[in-house]
Amino acid sequence: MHFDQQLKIKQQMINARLSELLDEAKINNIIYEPMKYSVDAGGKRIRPILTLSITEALNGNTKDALDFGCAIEFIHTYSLIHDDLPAMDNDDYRRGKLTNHKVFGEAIAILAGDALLNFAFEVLSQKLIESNNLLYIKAVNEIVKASGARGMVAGQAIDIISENKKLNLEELYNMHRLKTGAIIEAACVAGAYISNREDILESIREFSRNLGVAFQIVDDILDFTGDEKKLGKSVGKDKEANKATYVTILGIEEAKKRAKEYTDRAIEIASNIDKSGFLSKLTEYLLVREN
Ligand code: GRG
Repeated sequence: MHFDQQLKIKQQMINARLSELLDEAKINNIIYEPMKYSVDAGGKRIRPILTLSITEALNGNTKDALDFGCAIEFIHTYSLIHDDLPAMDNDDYRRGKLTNHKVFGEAIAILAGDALLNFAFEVLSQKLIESNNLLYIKAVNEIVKASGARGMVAGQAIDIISENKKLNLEELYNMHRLKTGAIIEAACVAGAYISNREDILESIREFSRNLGVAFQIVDDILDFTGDEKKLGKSVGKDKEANKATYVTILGIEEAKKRAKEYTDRAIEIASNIDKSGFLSKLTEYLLVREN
């Protein structure tokens, strides 16, 4: 099967399970609607695809991987809702649709984000109850750390206080490693834990770190050169906010070169993890993506 088709099938599977999990919980409509609005707004579903495809490659339980991946996508969606708020990036569009606070108001958007974060841990703790497996507990621990004060929240705080400051390449790398890298790493590592493959944890981490940096460099390039229609959000925001990015520090050509280098390294590792080739093609797709 062609990669595009494989990707679409995975995205459809994830979308169906995200809806199922939200619907089964029978959440009060007042908060269900804004939660569902942002979850349904689309997105590439990269993080759950990583958990799922790594688990598939390692012959783990893909049904459990799907739920772990969906929980990570709920966390990711919460972070986007909060990131778009006037107090943070103040964005009107996300994934081609009005941002959550533009539709439901700021207070409800904050609560929808909070609710999605908590719902993710409801889904994850349910998996722990069902499995009674120490490795699943380790996977949840990794996800908690990656989304909180030792991961994404810390990265976001550094990003906010760094506006108008001249970060050097190392500082930028360290900020993104927390802000976007940690959760990508957790999505990959969860796949290894679910598959009972602690023995290859280090190579999974190395793969995800290289992929995470390439992903962020491409994100910065797209903010510089991307098409608003294809991206589904406004471009040039980094420049407007006077933010240091891989493009402002390295220049566009060098940024492209580095994205390719990190991608090549990630593919080298991916080809040893996943013999089907899907993980390598996914890594390549993230380099050439237009959104
Ligand atoms: C509010 C705690 C808190 C954190 C926000 C992730 C994040 C931190 C902000 C998002 C802003 C941003 C543009 C980050 C750069 C990389 C990134 C996470 C892009 C969006 O992820 P994609 O490309 O989005 O996977 P889709 O829409 O495909 O899910």
